[in-house]
Amino acid sequence: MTAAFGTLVNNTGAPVTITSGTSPLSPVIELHEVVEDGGKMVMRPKEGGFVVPARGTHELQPGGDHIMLMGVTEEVKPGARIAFTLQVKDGEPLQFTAIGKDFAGGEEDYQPGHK
Ligand SMILES: [Cu+2]
Repeated sequence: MTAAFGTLVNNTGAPVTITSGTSPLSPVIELHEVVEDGGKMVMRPKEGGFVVPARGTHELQPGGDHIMLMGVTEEVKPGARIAFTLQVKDGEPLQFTAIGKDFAGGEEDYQPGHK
C-alpha cells in the first residue's frame, strides 16, 4: 500500500467535498485521516470525506489527511506518473496526475492489519 499527498485548492465560493477516489494503480482507495487513539496516532477512513473550504485549501500530508491506496500491485518508482480521479459531491470528478516519490513515511502507527 501507499499514500498520496498534496494540496487540494478550491477556487469557488462554496465548500467542496471530496467523497472518494480512484486510480488505475489500486483497486481500493480510501480517504484517510490520522487521529490520536489511546496515545497512539492511527489512521482511519475520514467520515464525510475531505472538505475544502470556499476559496481555501486542504492539505494532504504525512501524519494528516491522505489518500490511501490499499491494493497496489505494482511498485511505484520515483518519477512514475499516476492518474487519479476524485469524486466531488454535487460536482464534476476531479482528475490529476501525481508523480511517484521515494518516501519513508511519517512514522505513523497504523491500525492492526495496516503496515
Ligand atoms: Cu491511510
